[in-house]
Parts: sequence; structure tokens; C-alpha cells
Amino acid sequence: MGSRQVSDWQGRKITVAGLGVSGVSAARALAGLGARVTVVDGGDGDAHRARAAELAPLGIAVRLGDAETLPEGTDLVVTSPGWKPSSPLFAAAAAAGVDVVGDVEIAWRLRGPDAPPWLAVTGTNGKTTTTRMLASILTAAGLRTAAIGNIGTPIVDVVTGDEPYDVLAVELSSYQLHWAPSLRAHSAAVLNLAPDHLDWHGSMEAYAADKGRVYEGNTVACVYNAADKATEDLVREADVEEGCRAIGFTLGTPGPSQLGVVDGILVDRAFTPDRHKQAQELAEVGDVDPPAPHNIANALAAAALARAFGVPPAAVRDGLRAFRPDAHRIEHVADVAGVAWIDDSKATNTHAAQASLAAYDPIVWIAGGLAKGAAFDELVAASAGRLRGAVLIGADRELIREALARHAPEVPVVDLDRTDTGAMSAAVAEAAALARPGDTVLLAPACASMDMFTDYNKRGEAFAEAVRALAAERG
Ligand code: UMA
Repeated sequence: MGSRQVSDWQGRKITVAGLGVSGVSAARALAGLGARVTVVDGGDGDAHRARAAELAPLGIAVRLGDAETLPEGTDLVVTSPGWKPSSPLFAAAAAAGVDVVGDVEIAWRLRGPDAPPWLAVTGTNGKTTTTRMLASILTAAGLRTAAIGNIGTPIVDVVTGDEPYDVLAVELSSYQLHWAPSLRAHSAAVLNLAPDHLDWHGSMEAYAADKGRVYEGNTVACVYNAADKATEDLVREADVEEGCRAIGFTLGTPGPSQLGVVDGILVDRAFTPDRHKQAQELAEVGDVDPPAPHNIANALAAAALARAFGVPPAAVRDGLRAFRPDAHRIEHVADVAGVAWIDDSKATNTHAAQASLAAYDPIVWIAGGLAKGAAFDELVAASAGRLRGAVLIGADRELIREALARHAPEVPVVDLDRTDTGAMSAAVAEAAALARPGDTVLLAPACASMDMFTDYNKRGEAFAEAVRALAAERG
């Protein structure tokens, strides 16, 4: 890191909002550059106190149990992504004339002069998978890379670390994009756009606008989903560098400047010497794991970003072959007495749940949790004909129950009014009672998990554990 950056931050009084993964990483980096850092957090539990104790020796002050008051003398607020723009702390900052930016903005500003370019991925669903596929393809091309960002590794850690990279595969959430006004990716993809996090953004328009920021200032390619017009509209509205191209991906035959599928082969008609005449074969559909339609779309988006960076076709194939999906994404847990049990705990919104409900028939559906402002009518109406029954859990299950009553009144519904640790076992027992041989029991909650679990991983683990216990019991 150059001396220029040190002098930029030396002595500045910075308030970091949030003592989570991103806040700790930003606080450490800024304190290391000589800033006087105070981290504020509304929580005050044991985990928060332990983290505060680790930061104290670095000269970082931590204030717990108050997420609203702006510390005296603050000249910049650096927020964690989860903090809503309407948070009282930011109103206090605005009143004091103090800027608020996110940890991703700080990462962008802290990059060194030879920093690796960013290939960015956002969208409502498929971000993490696509980012990991992209990293796998870049690695297969012999490039030094890492999959970072919303995926779990704070970007500040990577840009201020010692590890050298050629290029970064960056997953960005709408929250992170909202707070990162100056970031400029080499190329970026918006995979799809469906209502999510509306309680945070306030409206679908605001959510889409934040997603669209990922295209701002792209230099080589803006990758959009040809089947989702909203993503193409975002490209059109973006202010990009001259020469930057709009590249579509489609599950059908690709047109010029698109990647698509022809006779089971993933082909590129964008990054070939003559895109009007030639199509370059990249990989077979069978190279993608699992080869479900939404995942082929993810693979095409990853391939488009990699090709925009100059990766050869063989590396796309090798990278896709080497890629293995994460747990809790349409994961087959067990077959018990002729019933298949599938864990799609990662389906934290209606769009993702609809994609997995479309893949099975008949289904006993386990759903519910935190709705985040979503409506369930479209999802339930589209899936009603395939439902054997539904088991509802979590804080906002009432919303799903009402949608079922409107669009699928014949479907039996079990409403589980409990949030204790045994609740998932109870849901699994209820689902087993509803299912018949040949059915699929699908955990596709269409909701976030934090009302009952630490995160969707823990929710999926609780489900898998309960299913395995059922399998052991039934022999
Ligand atoms: N807090 C407050 N007041 C608030 C909000 C939060 O005090 O109003 C405090 C909490 O007590 C907690 C801290 O802030 O101590 C948490 O901050 P955070 O929610 O921003 O979470 P981090 O631990 O910093 O993790 C964030 C991302 N979390 C969110 O966007 C909610 C992680 O994405 C990301 O992996 C990590 O940064 C590293 O970049 C998670 C996520 O759920 C996986 N993302 C959403 C999604 O994918 O749908 C967007």
C-alpha cells in the first residue's frame, strides 16, 4: 500500500457501522492506515463483546448497544452492507454533513496502483454459484484469482492483503452496490431481477437501480440475461466506458454478441473473431453441475465474464467441469420410503423458490421464515397444481398461508407455530405424514432464515439432520 493512501487516512475520525464480518475488516484496515476508528453496533451480546476485545489492542474503539448516535467528531461513516439507508445513524450523519459509504467503496478506494481488475456478479439469484463458477474458470486459465464479496470474504481484506491476484471474481449484493458509488468493474453481469429485499430498498425501482450500478463505468462488457428484459434495460441506462459492449446470455440459440446453447453445447457468438459468422464451442451442457436450466444460465454468465477477460474456450470447459455446487442449493439429502427429500434452503426469496418448485411434481413444500416485504401470490398460483401439501414455519408463514388459501384452497396446509430448536424436526415429521411414495419433499422457504436460524446454512443443516434421523428411524 502506498504512502499516498496512508496520508489520505491518517488521523481521520471514522465511524464504522456494524461489528460483523465487513465492519471488522474495514475497521482493521482503516486503523492500520492511521485513522481513529470507532465501531458502533446495536448488538451487545457475548460474540460482540469478544470481537470488541480483539479490536481494542489495535486502538479501535467499539461502542455496543447504540446503533443510532453519531460519535462526536466523526468525519466519515463506513457502513456494513446490512444497514438500511433509513437507519437513524445515517440521518444523524446527514444532519452533521458527514458522508456515508460502504466497506466495498473503501475497498475500491484502497486499491493499489497495480490492483487486479474486478469481474462483478450481481442479480437476485445465482450470484454465489456464478461467482464461484467464474473463479473456477479463471483458475483453469492459469490466472491467480479469488471469489470474494457477498460470498463471505470481505473485499477490503483481499485488496489490502499481501496475496497477488491477476483478476478478482466479485459477488456484489444490492446493499453493497448501494453504498459503493465509485466502483468501476472491468465487466459485470446482472443475472436476473425479481422482487427481493424490498423492505431494505423501499421499492422495486430502488432495488433495480442499485443492482444497475454494477454496470457503471464498465470497460469491456456488460453481461445481461436475454430472457429478463429488466437486466437489459439496466445496461441501456448505464454510463459505461467507450467501446464497452452489451453481451447477452440465453438458453436458446445465441444471436450476435450473445452466448447461448445449440444442441446441448454452450456456444459463444460474442468473443469470436467474426461474431456474425462464427460460433465458438465452449462446453457441453453435461459439463455443468447440476445441468438445470437456471444453472446453465449461471454458467453462461460466468463464461461471458471470463471470455470478456480473454480466457480461452478450453478453460471455460475445464473450469465448469471442475466446479462443484455448494450445499443447500437443490441438494438431494435422502430417499426415505420412496419419497425424495430435497434441501433448497438457499431459496430465500420467491423467485428462487419458484425455480425449484418448477423442477418437481408432486411436492410437499416446506416454506416460511422472514418474507422481507415479498408477496407470495404469483409463486403459489404458479405452483398450486404440483402441491401435495405444505408445511409452514417461521415468522411470516401467515402470508404464505393466505396465498395458499387464495390460489390452492384444496392443498392441505400444516401451520407450525413454533420457533424452538425442534421446529425443523416437527416440520419434517409433518411433511413425511403428508407425502406419498413418488413425491418430493422440498425445503424451498421463499424467505430468509434469521427469525429461526443463524443463516440459511444452519436452516439447511437442521433440515438434513432431521431427514437423516427420519431415514434411520424408518430403516
Ligand atoms: N447491525 C446493527 N444495526 C443495523 C444492522 C446491523 O447494529 O441496523 C449490526 C449487527 O448487530 C451485526 C452487524 O451490524 O453485528 C452486521 O452487519 P451486516 O448485516 O452488514 O453483516 P456482515 O457480517 O458485515 O456481513 C456482510 C453481508 N451481510 C449482509 O449483507 C446482511 C454478508 O452477506 C457478506 O458475506 C459479508 O458482509 C462479507 O461481504 C450475507 C447476506 O445475507 C451472506 N447477504 C444478503 C444476501 O445475499 O441476500 C445481501
